[in-house]
Amino acid sequence: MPTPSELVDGIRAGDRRALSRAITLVESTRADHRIEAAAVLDALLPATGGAVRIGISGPPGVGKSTFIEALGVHLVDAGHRVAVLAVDPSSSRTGGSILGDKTRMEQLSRRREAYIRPSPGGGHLGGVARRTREAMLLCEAFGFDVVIVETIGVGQSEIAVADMVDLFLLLVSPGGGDELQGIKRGIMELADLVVVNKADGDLAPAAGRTRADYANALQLLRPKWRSWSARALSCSALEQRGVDEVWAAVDAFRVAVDGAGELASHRARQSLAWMWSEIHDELLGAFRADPRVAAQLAALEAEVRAGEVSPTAAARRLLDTFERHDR
Ligand SMILES: Nc1nc2c(ncn2[C@@H]2O[C@H](COP(=O)(O)OP(=O)(O)O)[C@@H](O)[C@H]2O)c(=O)[nH]1
Ligand SMILES: [Mg+2]
Repeated sequence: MPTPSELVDGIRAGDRRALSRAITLVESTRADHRIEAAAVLDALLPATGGAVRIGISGPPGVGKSTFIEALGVHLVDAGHRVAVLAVDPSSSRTGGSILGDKTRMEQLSRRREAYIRPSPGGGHLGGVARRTREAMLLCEAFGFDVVIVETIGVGQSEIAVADMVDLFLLLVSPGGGDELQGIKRGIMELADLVVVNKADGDLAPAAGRTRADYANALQLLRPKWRSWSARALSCSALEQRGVDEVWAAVDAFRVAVDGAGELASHRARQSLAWMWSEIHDELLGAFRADPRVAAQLAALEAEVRAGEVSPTAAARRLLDTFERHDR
């Protein structure tokens, strides 16, 4: 493994192997690797922040991979440099990441101006999200000006992704009211753009109706930004129609929130939240790794389960043990 400063130099020089190795480093959970990763990230921090950060989510089969490929190729053709990352906490269970089906992005992965990185092998969501954030910064430092983070529409991963990007795009299928009800309100509230995919062939009329349904539904939600109202669009990723309109909306979003100063404050809030989640994870990790805590844990858990000790008292005892040990 190269040293942190070799990785930094490599990334600055545009060496893709250095980028991949640095991402492998940030994906590692080894304590010495974490320290090296922090050094790499710190050195590169001034070179980060220059990309449009886009999160894309939607249920399996909706066409995320097809859409990202169509959008990515469109952007590369327009002179952009595009990195695609994935947050997929399920990938260890299913044995493959959502970007593992690379055949789906065959065209994009052949382009030199594009970089596609599958989700790191599973783990808990917090860990996966942290590694993806760090990979995003590395991609920005490398010079990618568009970073797309893909996630599947399950559980909390949308929230994690929305917390690390500028714009959150929800991809849905044509399908009328039932479909709309299937998307949780909380996920809808995260969306800055809802894009109805598969607006082609027999599905085109339904896609138009679904788009209108979403446009109405979005109006009823609490706005996320002062300077931007969420929009609903439709496209066909397969036929590559409407994808340029989606990008135009992303551009309009950027102009609006950046011009209003909202993007900077949004990113500042995200950075602070990230710091606190690091502290949270590190403290919890240290707590669980503490041998004196571990020695008491099983017995206290059993007593709490049996109703013999209150949860508050049990937590207090464990925390006292931890704090005493710490000093
Ligand atoms: N008709 C139509 N099919 C599409 C479109 N986009 C994707 N598909 C198909 O939908 C299926 C799932 O696509 P995929 O991109 O793998 O979805 P993902 O699971 O969300 O990544 C594939 O068979 C695609 O060919 C589209 O715009 N129109
Ligand atoms: Mg896919």
